[in-house]
Amino acid sequence: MSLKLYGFGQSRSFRCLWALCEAGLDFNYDDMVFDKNAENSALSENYLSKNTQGKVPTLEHDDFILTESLAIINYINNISETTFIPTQPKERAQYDEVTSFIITELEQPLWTNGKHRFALPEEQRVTDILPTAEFEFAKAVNALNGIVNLDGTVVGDEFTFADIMLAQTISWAERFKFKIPSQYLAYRDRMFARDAALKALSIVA
Ligand SMILES: N[C@@H](CCC(=O)N[C@@H](CS)C(=O)NCC(=O)O)C(=O)O
Repeated sequence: MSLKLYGFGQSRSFRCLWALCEAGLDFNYDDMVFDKNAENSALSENYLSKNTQGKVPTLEHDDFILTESLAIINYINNISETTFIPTQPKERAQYDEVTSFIITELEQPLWTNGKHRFALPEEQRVTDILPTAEFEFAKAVNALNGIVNLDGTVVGDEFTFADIMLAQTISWAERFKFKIPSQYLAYRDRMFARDAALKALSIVA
């Protein structure tokens, strides 16, 4: 079996890299760049045939191609010998709740910030939106306080891939200089101290 992840540093692809390390699967990793003329360009015809938006992450498992970080980590769980997603209905529903909240509420203000600072074509950027993104992130952080336990793991009593989703998103917020309550940073530090996280960090260093 051949497994390859295309990513970029600690962007959302890092969730998948970390999940692959947790699962202990053999894989290759390609760090992509967003410059059209570079060798590993996410805008090359070859890469665009795998990921039509020229974004990361993309996972290639033999001839099966998958995009979207959450779908990829869930797939990694399904091909792994260890289980990183709860199987009991209520805990599984909480996993879906937390991960859905992260991709639809918590990370969107971060991506709004990134899009309007550097990712969109310059003529599409509206920098006036940046304070609104900060407001929305703070609101999402407060709402999340009500559904997760930051002293342990966010769903149930064991580490799950929801912890990867949350810890990476908090780290992303820190890199983008958003205000983050200290308990979230302490939680992120604890998750990033896991062996698999350290291994993933060494790959993108
Ligand atoms: N919803 C997608 C988002 C993918 C995405 O936007 N990735 C960013 C990096 S975090 C990217 O490739 N940006 C390049 C661009 O927008 O051109 C996921 O979670 O995988």
